[in-house]
Amino acid sequence: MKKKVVLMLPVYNEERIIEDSVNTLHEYMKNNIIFDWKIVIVNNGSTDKTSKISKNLQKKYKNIDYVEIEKKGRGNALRESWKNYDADIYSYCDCDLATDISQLRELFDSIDRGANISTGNRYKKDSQTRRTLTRLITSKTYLFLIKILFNTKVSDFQCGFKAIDKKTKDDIVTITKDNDWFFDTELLLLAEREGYNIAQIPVTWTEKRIKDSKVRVIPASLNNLINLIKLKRRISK
Ligand SMILES: Nc1nc2c(ncn2[C@@H]2O[C@H](COP(=O)(O)OP(=O)(O)O)[C@@H](O)[C@H]2O)c(=O)[nH]1
Ligand SMILES: [Mg+2]
Repeated sequence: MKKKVVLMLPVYNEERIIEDSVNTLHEYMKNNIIFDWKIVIVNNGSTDKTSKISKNLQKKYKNIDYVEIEKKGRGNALRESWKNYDADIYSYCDCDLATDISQLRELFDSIDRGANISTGNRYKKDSQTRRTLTRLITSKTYLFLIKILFNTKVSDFQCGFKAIDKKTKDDIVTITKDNDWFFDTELLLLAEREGYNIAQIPVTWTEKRIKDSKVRVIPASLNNLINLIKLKRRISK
């Protein structure tokens, strides 16, 4: 039997891009993915036309689902929506398609070959990354702090491009606590600590719609910092 893949697309007020992104993703998956796949748009509380557009996309394509999660936050949306699907490979990708989706196939294949988690990495030798200086500095400082606090081989945590096998998801996602942006980091650090193996996939990454980003960099960075310290204490116990 073919393996099943679910790809979550977390969205919040994405009326401007969601339709194009879903069409692009659908076309890619149809032509490149041999698994039994499904794309799930996961919305919480968008106040624009995201919900309406998503429902139309769901009607248009049989492999597209739409779910609404009440409580806000990207981490919570991913954790909760994964619970509703039975699959062999669970994954997600940011809706602005900042990560070149041509690497999605490798993201799934690496799990099929035995990795427990695969994650896009913007800083590998073969990666290409175009981003603003502010975001680059924030990202590198964050990495530097992680390296001081944790013994880790991972060198990019926050890339919204990840896949995880069923067992690892059942073991690790259930012990993650963050509901927002720290979820990505928490997932990787906890899995690595439990001995799961993590494949880092070089990606081409282009920062999209900088002004429209849903991340407020300063509060999110402070929050990540507090969360890193909390996680360190939690793990040390
Ligand atoms: N479900 C859900 N998705 C969210 C939420 N906040 C942001 N997102 C989505 O998370 C993804 C990443 O956001 P983005 O603004 O591209 O982050 P950036 O690339 O780091 O600037 C996008 O697909 C957003 O629509 C939220 O509260 N809930
Ligand atoms: Mg983005």
